[in-house]
Amino acid sequence: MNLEHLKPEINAGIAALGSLRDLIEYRNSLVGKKGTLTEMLKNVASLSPEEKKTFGKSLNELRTDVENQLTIKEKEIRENELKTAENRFIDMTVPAQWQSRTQHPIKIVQSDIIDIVTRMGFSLWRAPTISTEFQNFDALNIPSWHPARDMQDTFWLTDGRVLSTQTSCLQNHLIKTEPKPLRAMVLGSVYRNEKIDATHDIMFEQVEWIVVDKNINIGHLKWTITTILTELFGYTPKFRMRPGYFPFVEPGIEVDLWWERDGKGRWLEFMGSGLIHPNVLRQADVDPEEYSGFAFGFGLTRLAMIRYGINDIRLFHENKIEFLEQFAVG
Ligand code: FA5
Repeated sequence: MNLEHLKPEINAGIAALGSLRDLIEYRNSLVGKKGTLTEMLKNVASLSPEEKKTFGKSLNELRTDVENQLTIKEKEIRENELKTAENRFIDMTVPAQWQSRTQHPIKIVQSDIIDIVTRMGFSLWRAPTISTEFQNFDALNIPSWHPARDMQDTFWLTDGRVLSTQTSCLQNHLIKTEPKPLRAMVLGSVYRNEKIDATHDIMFEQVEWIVVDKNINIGHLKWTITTILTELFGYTPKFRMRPGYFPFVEPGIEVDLWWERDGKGRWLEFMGSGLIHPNVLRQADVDPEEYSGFAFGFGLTRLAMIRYGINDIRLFHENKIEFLEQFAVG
């Protein structure tokens, strides 16, 4: 195996990098978990002892060289970004605006949702940043042995609590302590140990609706979803409901939105929903023979992406003025 042909290709790739995001992606593609050089290193074990010596050595040298080049490039990019920021002229004599003309896109969709649900008579709640294992999992019909725990890669604290992985973590508390009929909405930042890409982040905003009353059925769920989507978009978007699995609802329903971009349309997974599982009601000391309920939840981040045609979730946290300035309010 020869590495000579790879070197110029990699060097040109590094030289062409212009942003930190590109650099992180390029680094991952070479020396990340599934990167080209990492994969090649894994294969060294199967070579003959002689090949191992020569090829293994040059591969390690190439890897070190790539890491060094990337470190230098990263420093260069960071310095350039700093210079651009410093050169942006700020006239300190202009009086500060009391109210900004722009708002973060997540904040805008969040205010819209709060406005809609308060008009519908729902109470507003904030999910805790840290949940007990019971609130986040067991109370939601996900005991420790349940495979569904793996669906939400979790950040565990050393004392056994978790960074809340979903706004559903407040269900047990609300169903147990709030008077019935219950109509509540929960907002919160949730955390998952995900590999970050254009549509997945390790921290994102979620929102959840919970209703518990007598004789609640799928019709109530569908009506509420339709009403909220219509209010949010200003028209009733095309959506479909299909079976989905969440241990805390039965039946579980996944809602997809029809999303059109650049003349092409596709179904986009948008929210989880369903009728509250009898076990969840029992865990909260509510008799499932007397009461039933529904819940549904989705990512505010995903809503903002659809509404504003944002194609990369990472833009929300990069704090780039050029991005933020586009979201005028008022
Ligand atoms: C849940 O979190 C359930 N708690 C939703 C639910 C509530 C089901 C009530 C039934 C009843 P899920 O893991 O699919 O389900 O996440 C819900 C939504 O959060 C997704 O549809 C998506 O919009 C968003 N989401 C999930 N993971 C990420 C991520 N890593 N980055 C950004 N958004 C995400």
